[in-house]
Amino acid sequence: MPEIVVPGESMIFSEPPISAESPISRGDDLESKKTVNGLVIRGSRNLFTVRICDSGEILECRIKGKILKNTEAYYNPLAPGDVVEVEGNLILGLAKRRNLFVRFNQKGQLPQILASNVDLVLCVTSFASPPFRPRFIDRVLLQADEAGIPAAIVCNKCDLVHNSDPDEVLDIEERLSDFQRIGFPVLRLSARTKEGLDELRNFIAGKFSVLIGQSGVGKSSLIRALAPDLELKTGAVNEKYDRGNHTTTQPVLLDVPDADGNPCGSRIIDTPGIRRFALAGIRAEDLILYMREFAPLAGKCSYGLSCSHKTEPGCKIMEAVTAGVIHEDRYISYLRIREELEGEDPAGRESAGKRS
Ligand SMILES: Nc1nc2c(ncn2[C@@H]2O[C@H](COP(=O)(O)OP(=O)(O)OP(=O)(O)O)[C@@H](O)[C@H]2O)c(=O)[nH]1
Ligand SMILES: [Mg+2]
Repeated sequence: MPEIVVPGESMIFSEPPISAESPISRGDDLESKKTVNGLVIRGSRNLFTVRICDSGEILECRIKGKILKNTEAYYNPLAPGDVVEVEGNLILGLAKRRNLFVRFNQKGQLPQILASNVDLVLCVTSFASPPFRPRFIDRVLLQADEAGIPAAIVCNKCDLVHNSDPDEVLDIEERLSDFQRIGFPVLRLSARTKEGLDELRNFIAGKFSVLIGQSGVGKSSLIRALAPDLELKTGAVNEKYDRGNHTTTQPVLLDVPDADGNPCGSRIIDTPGIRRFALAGIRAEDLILYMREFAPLAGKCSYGLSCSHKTEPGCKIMEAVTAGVIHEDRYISYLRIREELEGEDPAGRESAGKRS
């Protein structure tokens, strides 16, 4: 297929905006047999919503022959952000991807693509309801680093801080400042009161981002606060279990206006809440390469690259934990993830999950 310009950091969103209400056409009135490029907005199995790049027309498309080349190693062949070649309402090909953000799908035992070609992974968490989960954040940041995609933390529901236990808030703040210390931007805000929302709008301006987080942290609410016209579905947090109800059911690409009212100021993928983020395409022995404050110590232990950083004497990682250079919680995360990766069939994770 011809060379296609994949969305990049300097991308100008010039097409008409995508909204939840965009009309869908079957593509029958397209000039027959003419191939055009389109952007995947959403979809699963073999039915995808695609926006044609030149005309802005929204089509429901199927993959011609049902299988798309170079996508067999994944649970899903296409994800929002993919650029495809379309003829009528058939998808014929896939443009080379700049990057992929994946997670390991336990059911399918394959990496599942949540977003393609993005500039930024925003790990959304909440001060409360559902509770703050730093180990979830560790996993998302790790997967983003493996994919080579910059990541940041968005801590939503700061309006609930006033009703929370002050010690718990101090603990959360301590963890958030450690994430900042190791190089991840942190935004504290509230989709409800709109506090900190302008900062988020400026942070994502001109970029293509994906929101990743547990159910109920307020991913869709944040997009709705940035783009009220989208009328995205949001759902109450289950009071008994203090977690969300999985309101968003599939990843979807949306346009968000900027501060000047430009309807396509930035592009965001909203994703369904993830209960447990399982890593894909990462080997246990490479784990520290994707943990920022661990990585500079790789190979420096007495046992060199074969050190597991669990019990070996002369381990620089354990020394760094004692010295406070590595936060103890991050080290515990490391141990748990390593155990998980060692306990599973490595073949399934090594070969798949890499950028295509
Ligand atoms: N207090 C408070 N509640 C919020 C805030 N943001 C969202 N909520 C509420 O949290 C609940 C969950 O919000 P959603 O936006 O549906 O959460 P989500 O992350 O999209 O959840 P899934 O689609 O299930 O993954 C809703 O009842 C929202 O009204 C906030 O800043 N403060
Ligand atoms: Mg949602």
